[in-house]
Amino acid sequence: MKQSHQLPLMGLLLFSLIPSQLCEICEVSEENYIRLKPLLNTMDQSKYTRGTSSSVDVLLSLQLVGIQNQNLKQKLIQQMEYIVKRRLSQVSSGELALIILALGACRNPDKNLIYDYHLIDKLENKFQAEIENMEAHNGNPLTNYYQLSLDVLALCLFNGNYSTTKVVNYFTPENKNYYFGSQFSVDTGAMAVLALTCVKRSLINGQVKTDESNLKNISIYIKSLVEKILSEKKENGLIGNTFSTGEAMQALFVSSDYYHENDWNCQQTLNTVLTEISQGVFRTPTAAAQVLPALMGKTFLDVNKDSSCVSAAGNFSISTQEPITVTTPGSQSSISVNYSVRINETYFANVTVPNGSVFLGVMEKAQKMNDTIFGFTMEESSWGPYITSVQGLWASNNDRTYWELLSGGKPLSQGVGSYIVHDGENLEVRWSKY
Ligand code: CBY
Repeated sequence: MKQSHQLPLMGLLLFSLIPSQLCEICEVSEENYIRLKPLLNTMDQSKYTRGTSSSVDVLLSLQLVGIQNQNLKQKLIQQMEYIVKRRLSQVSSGELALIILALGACRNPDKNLIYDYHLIDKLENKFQAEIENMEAHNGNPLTNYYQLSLDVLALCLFNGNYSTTKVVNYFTPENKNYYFGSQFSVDTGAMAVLALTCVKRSLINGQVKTDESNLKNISIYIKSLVEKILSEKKENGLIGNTFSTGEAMQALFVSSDYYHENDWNCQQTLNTVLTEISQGVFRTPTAAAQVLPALMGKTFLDVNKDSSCVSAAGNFSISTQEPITVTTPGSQSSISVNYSVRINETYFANVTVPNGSVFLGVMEKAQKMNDTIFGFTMEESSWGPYITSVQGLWASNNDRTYWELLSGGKPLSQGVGSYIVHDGENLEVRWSKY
């Protein structure tokens, strides 16, 4: 063939390849950045003391969207340094993956921490331990599939070692770990789509070698997970619930080849999230951090693109204005709620707490009333306190047991530290399997 004929052909070939790398992204326009202020204020005004796990989510979010708040970033990076130097062995696999993503984003000097402290090797080990636990405990990882997805994502983006065949074996969409009970976990599915997309891209680019069938299976998995995510879309555009929507958006941005344009109205989802922001729904730093990247058109797959580090939002400063505290009239008054602990039997108490109290306040009051029946323990997570035991009965990842929170028999979508209770409400902590 003559060269002059080859050129247009090459062009055509290139053109037909490009769409598979393109993303459908809808994002908040610059004149609407002001509507994101509450998120930035929440992240800025939180106290990040040693061991605050939300600091990792916040740092990653700020890096991704390219916000130049050096003061806050410096504070957060110091936290990362402390964790990396002092307590890495206590960190779970997914937390370490997030630390790598946060430190590795942008051409920033703290990237060195990743290599100086061999964080990629350590993540490989923690990922391996997750797999070994699955093999020993009936397919249950040490943590969960949200974290395993973060592990694969970080290893993939930072050229760590992982076996593509293992990824194909463990990430089949039918795997029980995508579900809590019969409910598909949108957060988990979304994180898996991001991880699998990264793996798929490195196979296509030839960075990682494998046989054809793995690549084909990964595409099939992504398609099926995207379908499951879209089937959790609500009438108002949220996907799963308020707190999974940002991550679902990220997954849909990178997988637009796998669904039809009409299957998802991104603008509607965006508008609903913006309305919820104005209602103060994303009041915790982790909630704010997890939703922000998607709103600015970013995904976790952008962390190793240098271009994502400075953006139009760079000059979009965080105001030092005081947080708006909502004082409900009569906030000094008391309310009374029904609280119960259910194992096989149900134990009841009527508890009086100040108006505006959170679920945890009710549990503490009940514990004071009767420590044997209502005694409990908790640990800090990036979302706030997580209940680990009640009446000495401990939640276990190996057995897939946990203490479920319910109101009026319905599971809550917030934890004990953030759910505000109402007068006359029937609250329950229930020994459950997921
Ligand atoms: N992050 C993680 O490892 C957590 C992953 C996650 C999928 C997470 C939601 C999503 C996210 N974006 O972080 C997750 N929850 C998991 C895996 C779990 C299980 C934890 C045990 C395990 N195997 O790791 C489990 C037990 C099924 C679970 N979540 C329980 C609960 C309830 C906690 C009750 C308690 N004992 O304190 C609760 C309150 C549900 C209930 N009604 O009982 C719950 N989770 C909620 C509400 C949430 C959301 C928090 C939203 C909020 N505003 O507080 C959540 C975002 C999250 C955190 N869980 Co879980 C999901 C959602 O509603 N969209 C990685 C790590 C590095 O940070």
